Amino acid sequence: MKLLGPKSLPALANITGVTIPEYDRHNTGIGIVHLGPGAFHRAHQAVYTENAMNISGGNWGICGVSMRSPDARDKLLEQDYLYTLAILDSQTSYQIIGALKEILVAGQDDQVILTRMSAPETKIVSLTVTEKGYCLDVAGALNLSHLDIAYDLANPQHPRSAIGLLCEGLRLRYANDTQPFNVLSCDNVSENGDKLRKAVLQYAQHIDTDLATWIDENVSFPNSMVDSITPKTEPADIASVSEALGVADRWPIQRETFSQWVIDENWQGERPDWEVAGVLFTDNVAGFEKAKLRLLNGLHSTLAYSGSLAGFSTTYEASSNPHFHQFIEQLALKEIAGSFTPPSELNIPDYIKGLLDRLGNPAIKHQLEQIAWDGSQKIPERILPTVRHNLDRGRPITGLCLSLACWFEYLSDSLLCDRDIIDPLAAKFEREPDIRSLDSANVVRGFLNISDIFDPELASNPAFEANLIDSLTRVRKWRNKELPLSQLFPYSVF
Ligand code: CS2
Repeated sequence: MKLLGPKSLPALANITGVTIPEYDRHNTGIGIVHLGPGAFHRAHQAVYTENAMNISGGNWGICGVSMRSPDARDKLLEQDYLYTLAILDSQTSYQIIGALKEILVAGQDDQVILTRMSAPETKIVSLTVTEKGYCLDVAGALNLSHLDIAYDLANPQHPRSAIGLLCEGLRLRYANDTQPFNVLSCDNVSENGDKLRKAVLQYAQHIDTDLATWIDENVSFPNSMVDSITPKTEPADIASVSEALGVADRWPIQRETFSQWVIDENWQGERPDWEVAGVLFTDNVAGFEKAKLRLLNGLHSTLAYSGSLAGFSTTYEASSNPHFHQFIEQLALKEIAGSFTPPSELNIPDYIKGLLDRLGNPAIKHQLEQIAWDGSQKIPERILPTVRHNLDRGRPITGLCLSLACWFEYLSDSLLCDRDIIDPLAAKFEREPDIRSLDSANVVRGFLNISDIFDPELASNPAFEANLIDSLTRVRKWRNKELPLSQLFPYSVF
């Protein structure tokens, strides 16, 4: 089978349900450097940019910078970086995306990366480097003892971290008197732009205080909220995309139909015509972001741990079980909704109903294991802010604590069974003997003592601790078959 490439596009355009780039891709220049061109970027921001160029044109080709692995470059290079987006619904549709024009690899192509970042044509540097790529401490400040940050501060012209790379790219523009680029965080981190700005400024202070002042005065870091469920591509998906298209695609991407991107309207400088592609620019990104992080991602992480303990593999399987379905719905309605002020555009009961429908899409095989990774980075964004809010206002936390107890049990069980834990704090979990304890109170204390996750105020809250112990005890009884599933979850009507 021939490989997907520019020459295969005309034939693909004739297949029903397949669309191809409508702009002159060959003559489209690069205007965006994106750090972390993983599946989510290729299914989300790259698609909005593609659709904006299909309608309004512009030199908004994307140069992806893989921060760690050369895989994406190696797989897509021979396809001229074209790839397929499969949109999974009752009928799958396919879009060939051309916005990604090259992929460079940090550590291999550093000079070219910095040339791209410092080029006047580059107007935006965007990022999806996941929560851990921000190298923040529990208070949201840059963690100066983080290995990558310490390395970059010692070798600022050969940075490894996204923060170091951003700062070096900006330094070159400062030195060359070139307008700065906008820095657009697209990660699932609350107030992502504000946190990134703080981290870059803090880092730049250690490099050159004048540079830090220039960044402070000239560079904008808009906040944004991103959403679209993007299960990772499995070998079977590669085969089915290639079969549908009649050409081989080495790394297609898949996602659900639903997609949302909300960006701070206070944007200075040029950008793709993203509005025509459906991006919402607003002064209330925070409201959308809280709804998304606390509801969708909060429920996702809850399902990841509780569902895995019950033996389910995907979000669809777990959320189709009546007990789990009812639990996440009640958790959303009774504990999470009401912990933030929603933007006027969102009707929260409808939003929750929409979420449950999205989770119930049988075409989406989203592995719980994928969501379970990096819990130490995700839980503080998704669950703990709701816990803090509810504790402060005497609102319920029982469902949230059950969710956390499932995470504790999942990790404790992984340690006891010698299963790998994919998490930057894995070594810390392994070193904490209490986590393997048979006594729920010890396990809870063991976790609460991890100050990278729990701040001292939360860790010493007696109501929180008691609720966690009670929840973990129930989870363990359920796993030992001493408690039926129908009695595990709070708010059960069964
Ligand atoms: C998921 C997210 O893997 C995870 O942790 O919760 O990637 C989720 O699918 C996206 O945030 C949806 O927009």
